[in-house]
Amino acid sequence: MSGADRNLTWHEGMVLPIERALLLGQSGCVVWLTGLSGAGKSTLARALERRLTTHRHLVYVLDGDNVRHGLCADLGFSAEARQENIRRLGEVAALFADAGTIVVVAVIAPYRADRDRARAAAPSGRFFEVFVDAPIEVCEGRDPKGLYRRARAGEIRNFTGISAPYEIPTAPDVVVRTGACDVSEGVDAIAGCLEAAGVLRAPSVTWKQSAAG
Ligand code: ADX
Repeated sequence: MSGADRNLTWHEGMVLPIERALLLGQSGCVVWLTGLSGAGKSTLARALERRLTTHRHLVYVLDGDNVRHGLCADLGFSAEARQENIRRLGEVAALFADAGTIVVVAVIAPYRADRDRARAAAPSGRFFEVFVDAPIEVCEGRDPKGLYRRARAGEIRNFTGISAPYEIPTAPDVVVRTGACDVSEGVDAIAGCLEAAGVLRAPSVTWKQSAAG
């Protein structure tokens, strides 16, 4: 249903995205880390946040495990619940990006269609999909939370990679093979992608405040 159908009006702000970008010296964007549980998404997200913050960027991590304590505390792991989880995260990430922040989302997001919707919600050209690629055997071998063992024992249903699907990204912006490189190399690859896309610097435009402003 459209906004108009529900008697809603979109209110335009008086601040342009480019003003925020000039203020912050960066363009808000979404860095979306997807991959199996135990692939290293949270570790990579934290290290990227650390690196970019040290370089004086405004960065914020939205981590699936954390967000499920609050914003998504009502959601489980059925396909429908995951779809809603990713819809909420995609919308929240888009708001962060609109506010000028580099938002790093670390969630399994196993369904391609859900990830595509998150890309569509983000500012155009400023959604970067990072496939945190580790084979299931590697993730299961790490099993940092003991969840694979419990899933194999039948104690956890719908466990991604065991009893629920993971759809591999077909055209990710970056692939980080966490079994084959260390964390800082993964961060290098993602930061390199952001650098090349131009989001880590202020846009090079001259902007004049109107006489009324
Ligand atoms: S998603 O599929 O909806 O994107 P999300 O990233 O938010 O998942 O949460 C995944 C985390 O929830 C995992 O890292 C793991 O700690 C925990 N978890 C609990 N049950 C499951 C399950 N059935 N499948 C996958 N992860 C689960």
